Amino acid sequence: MLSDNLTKALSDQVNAEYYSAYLYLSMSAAAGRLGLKGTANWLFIQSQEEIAHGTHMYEYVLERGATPSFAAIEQPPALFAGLNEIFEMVLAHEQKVTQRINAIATLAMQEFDHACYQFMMWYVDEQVEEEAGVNDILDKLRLIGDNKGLLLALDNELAARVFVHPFPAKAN
Ligand code: OFO
Repeated sequence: MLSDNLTKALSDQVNAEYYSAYLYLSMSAAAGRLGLKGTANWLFIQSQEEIAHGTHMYEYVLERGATPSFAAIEQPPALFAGLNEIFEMVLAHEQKVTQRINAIATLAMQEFDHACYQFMMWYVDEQVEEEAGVNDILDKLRLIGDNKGLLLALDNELAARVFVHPFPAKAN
């Protein structure tokens, strides 16, 4: 069974993943209002991924015989200065999430909970991808500068993102 400390850490992370979903949903709405439908799509799908992460962790706590705890989800910001600010905030947020994920993996290691450590390794890899993906978008935004045509091209690229469930249902 999962220890009380790991149950608390994973429950807090479920909450943090749902907050991430809220944050990206709020950003998606803001991007849509700016007329950037592709960016709104990218952020909406990001939000769906966060829900999948939170639900996956919740199910894992149950699978390990523990009971998750729940707290209020923090209110996300609603006003953003523009696209650059949105993606700078996404990167800063994901960097914080990476620290949280690493801290849970460290705790699992300290408790010699190899199963939980292994479970967290998926998220360690995921965070590398998350940060790289956002850095890629920020690099493009820097190159684009004030060029509206190039911004719309990037928006079109972001429109192509589709939701792929990271944890497809297991066959019974
Ligand atoms: Fe759940 O990966 Fe982003 O926060």
